[in-house]
Amino acid sequence: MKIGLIGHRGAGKTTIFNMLTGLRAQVGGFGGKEEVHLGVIKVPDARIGKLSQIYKPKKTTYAEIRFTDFPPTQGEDNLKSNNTVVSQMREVDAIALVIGDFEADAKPLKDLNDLLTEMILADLTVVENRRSRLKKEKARPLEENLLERCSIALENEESLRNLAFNPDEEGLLAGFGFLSRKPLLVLLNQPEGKAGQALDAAYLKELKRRGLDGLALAAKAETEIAQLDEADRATFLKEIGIDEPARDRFIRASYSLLDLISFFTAGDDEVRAWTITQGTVARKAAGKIHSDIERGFIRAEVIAYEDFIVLGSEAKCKEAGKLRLEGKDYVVKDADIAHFRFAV
Ligand SMILES: Nc1nc2c(ncn2[C@@H]2O[C@H](COP(=O)(O)OP(=O)(O)O)[C@@H](O)[C@H]2O)c(=O)[nH]1
Ligand SMILES: [Mg+2]
Repeated sequence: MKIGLIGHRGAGKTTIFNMLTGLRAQVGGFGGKEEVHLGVIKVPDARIGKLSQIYKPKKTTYAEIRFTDFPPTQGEDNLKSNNTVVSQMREVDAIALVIGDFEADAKPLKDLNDLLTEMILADLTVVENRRSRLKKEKARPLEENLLERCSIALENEESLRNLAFNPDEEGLLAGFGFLSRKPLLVLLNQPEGKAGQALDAAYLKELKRRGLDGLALAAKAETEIAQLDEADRATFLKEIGIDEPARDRFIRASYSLLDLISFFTAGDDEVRAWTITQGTVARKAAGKIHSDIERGFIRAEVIAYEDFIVLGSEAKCKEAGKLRLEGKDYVVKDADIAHFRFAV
């Protein structure tokens, strides 16, 4: 999964990037040209740890999230649709929109509206370019009607994520990577004094009104703590009133926002977590591992994680009737331990 950090200059994007990844990319220092920062994290999952203890595999593999910390785009920091940074933004699966709320004169609601509008305008440019090209080509009524609908919404300053599309339309839209259609999580970056506090009710209400989810964090304080030795971390977090590090809250919120779940594969060679969307059927899930397994899918042998932990081994699960044989259309559940049988 790829998540992009987007926001105004000085909002705390790079600070948050460092907090999430444990890297030390340069914060502040806005003199020169800022770079795109890339980082990968393993998604902490205690269940993988437990499976590893039992299977003692050669290799343990956690799910991953890839972060891109985008610089504000050139000029007055506006998103320009032909900008190379914006085209990279179009490739992420979800956007974390960073809003600075730690200075006395912060205007978090204005910043939010400005950023949403910029994304809408960037999308509108793409829609209009495509529409004028289509006028010169042979008629494609489905796409033309679809883009007209998008254009009207965007002209009304409405994000495309608020529109409903049928599967054919989804297919047509997929290639555009519209920013205003990407799942979006607002990260409100608060001062240390507000560390551990939930998102302000009034702000949350404004987000909900726009159909968005948000998370409050105190990035600077949390980044400093995240860079301490593990032993000291919990003490400091407690001192400033934080129960759970923002990194963990962020990961949980992202999974929920994107409707993601994990299934596991487990054996002597490897215990591994795989990320899929809720509602993915067994055959598609198998394709995450290898396209051959999807193509030659025969069946899935599935044990629920909870059953496995209670009974302690695959053999015991089989005895107790807890190993299920499932077909290609079985909807995989969170924490299913799956073996796929296939032939190519
Ligand atoms: N006081 C305070 N300063 C912050 C906070 N977050 C970021 N900063 C500072 O604001 C400046 C810009 O942060 P940076 O992460 O580089 O912003 P970016 O432009 O969005 O990447 C840096 O000097 C940070 O130390 C915060 O929560 N509180
Ligand atoms: Mg930065």
